[in-house]
Amino acid sequence: MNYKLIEMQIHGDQRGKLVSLEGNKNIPFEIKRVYYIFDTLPDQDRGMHAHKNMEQIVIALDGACEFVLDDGKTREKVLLNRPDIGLYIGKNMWRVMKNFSYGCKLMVLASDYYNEKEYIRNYDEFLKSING
Ligand code: T46
Repeated sequence: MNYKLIEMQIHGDQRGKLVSLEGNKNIPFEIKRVYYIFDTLPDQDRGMHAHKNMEQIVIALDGACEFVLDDGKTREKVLLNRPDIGLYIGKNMWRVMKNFSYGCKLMVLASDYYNEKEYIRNYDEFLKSING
């Protein structure tokens, strides 16, 4: 499975907490794009696609959601609910995001610019692409 959880260092004191994200340091690629997702709803799933080459790190800045990750052979569920944990998702991983808490805010760092042609949004096509 081409994913992992990365624990970020927290710089905390009596004023609060701070986490720093640096490309090719604690983020394992050069960051070319940042986007964020908010105003989600518990009964509205997102994702349902894979990326041919894109790598991403997803951080739940506030609230929680589940990622169901699938490499075509195995399916695993990951709960994201800490702002100091990054979910790294490599290429060729089908993802479904579900069970969003109200007010969940996700920040995503991506290794490349947005390109719709780089998405696989059909599960059968995904299986075909990974099986050669
Ligand atoms: C992913 C998960 C975690 C843009 O115009 N630019 C962008 O950078 C992005 C990410 C999306 N869009 C447009 C494309 C769609 O018209 O925004 C709309 C919603 O995108 P999408 O349906 O792909 O959103 P999610 O939440 O299903 O998936 C997103 C990312 O697209 C995807 O790469 O891994 O978040």
